[in-house]
Amino acid sequence: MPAFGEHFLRAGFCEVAGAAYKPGLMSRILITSALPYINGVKHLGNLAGSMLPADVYARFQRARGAEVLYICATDEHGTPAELAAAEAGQDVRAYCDEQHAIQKTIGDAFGLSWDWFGRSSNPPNHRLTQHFCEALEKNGLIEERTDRMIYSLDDKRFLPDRYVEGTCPHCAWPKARGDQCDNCGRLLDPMDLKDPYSTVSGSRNLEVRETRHLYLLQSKLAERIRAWVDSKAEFPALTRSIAYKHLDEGLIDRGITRDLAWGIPVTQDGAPRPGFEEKVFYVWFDAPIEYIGATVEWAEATGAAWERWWRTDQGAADVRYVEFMGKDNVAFHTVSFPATLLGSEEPWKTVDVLKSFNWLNWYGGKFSTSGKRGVFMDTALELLPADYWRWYLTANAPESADSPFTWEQFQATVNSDLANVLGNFVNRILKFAEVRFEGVVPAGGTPGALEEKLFADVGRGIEALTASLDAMTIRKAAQDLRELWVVGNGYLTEAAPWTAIKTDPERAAMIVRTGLNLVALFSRLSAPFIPFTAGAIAGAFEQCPEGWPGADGRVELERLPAGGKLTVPPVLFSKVEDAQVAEWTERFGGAEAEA
Ligand code: B3M
Ligand code: ZN
Repeated sequence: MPAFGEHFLRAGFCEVAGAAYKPGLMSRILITSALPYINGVKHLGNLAGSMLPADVYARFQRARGAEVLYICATDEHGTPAELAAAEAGQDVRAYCDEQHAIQKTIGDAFGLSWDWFGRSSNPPNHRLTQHFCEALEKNGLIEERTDRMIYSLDDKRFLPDRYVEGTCPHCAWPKARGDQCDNCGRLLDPMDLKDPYSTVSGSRNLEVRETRHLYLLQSKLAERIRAWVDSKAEFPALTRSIAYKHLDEGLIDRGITRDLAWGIPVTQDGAPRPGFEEKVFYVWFDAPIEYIGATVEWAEATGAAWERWWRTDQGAADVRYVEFMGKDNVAFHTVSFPATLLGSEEPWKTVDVLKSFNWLNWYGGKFSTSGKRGVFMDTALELLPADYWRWYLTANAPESADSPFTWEQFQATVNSDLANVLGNFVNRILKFAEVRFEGVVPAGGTPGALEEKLFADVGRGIEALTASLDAMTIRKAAQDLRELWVVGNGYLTEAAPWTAIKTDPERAAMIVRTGLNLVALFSRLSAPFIPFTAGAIAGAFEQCPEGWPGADGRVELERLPAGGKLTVPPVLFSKVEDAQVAEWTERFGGAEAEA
């Protein structure tokens, strides 16, 4: 497995001497990706719809010179954590410690360049969550109510959220969870389920009992939240449609506490809230608050100030805040979390762009953590290095519709884009320069008509790619990048330095220099998508320009100083063989799952 530069994991691009770098309109960018649940390693669908595109965007904006803070964390509370710990036969805290470390290691191995990967169970989130509840209560937005909840006589406990499953009252899906139906996406209350059963024991010996809970009065905030969504001109269509669907259905008051042991204790005036000693906050109340909590963790660890990212009275008004997530999380981020922030009547920064994704499907169904369907992040890295996956998953990002994962499509994408187009190009020109120009960037020669056309094409290409990344249209951005690789290949084939060298060595030198400049440029442009490979390519040059290029093709293709030494890196990408496809299909049950 190629061992690419460790240092590139975090892809710190330094400024290019003399390069005119153009910052984006907003130069401080807060990025969050939906917080992966703690209940096991995430599958490629999770990666494709939140963490990976967030990382691509973060790397792009950093390269451009923006001050980026990319925050993620494990979402550790609630019934999924308790159920997974029970299944693993572990104490829930020990389970979370272990799983957090695992997810952090795998994220790093995938090149996810989090500035901080926090934990929703850490103290800052406890403090903030309790604070928000108290602030909301002062503003008359919290009410204590007597609830009727499902109680399992066999399990001797209440069954909140995922502890109960049954038939969805809206779409009749038989395995709807107490909190949400995975089939129609609707948020549910366990009491809505038809034919409920306990997920602890399978028991249907259930009854309804009374219990006290805190309710967040979202109904009182409905107009505020609608106006807030209306004001978010940059929300993409998918996000808007989900937000309005929920607003149009009418906001209901939501219980924000649960009869569970693991979670954030409920307080009143800083002390345990009477009658709530055995209860904790609902995981979906505290999870989004952890975006702030994780920023506080980061600030505490680094000595930085978190307030300038989150408090509009302390500098955060200048921050551009972008969230990435799958479509099932959008309602929580366009209704519930804004209800918390706006209802506090405190100057919190709210999201500017909420980039949401459809599903990456696994052979006619869904990837599923609980069902162990599909390829998971740890296994993926046992098969191939991170960049193969990163490229495939961005080039096929489930953006405008659900996208299928198939091994055949994976193979075709890797082989054509990475091995044939990019890998070959880089290897071909570097090898030639090594053999015919003593491994240095050759001087001499003047660009001609072919190069003028190349400069123009490359300039347009950079402009298109930059615009796509700025707009977070990830799939289009990958296409734009591929287009540039194709342009480079086309140029080299047409310019044919291997022929020119026989008759016109000056011209051959200029072509090779231009080709090497293309290689260096591809390293910079590809870094957000395939950072490990970009690092390996950059390492081929004694001095590789860094940072995000401007849109002047001529300038960008004349950056490499003549005389600089080169080394040919090991083959960048190997092709995915038919035998591997057959083996993986067999091993992961792709074709079988389809049937
Ligand atoms: N953990 C759900 C999920 O993993 C949830 C996201 C929380 S974002 C604050 O899909
Ligand atoms: Zn349903």
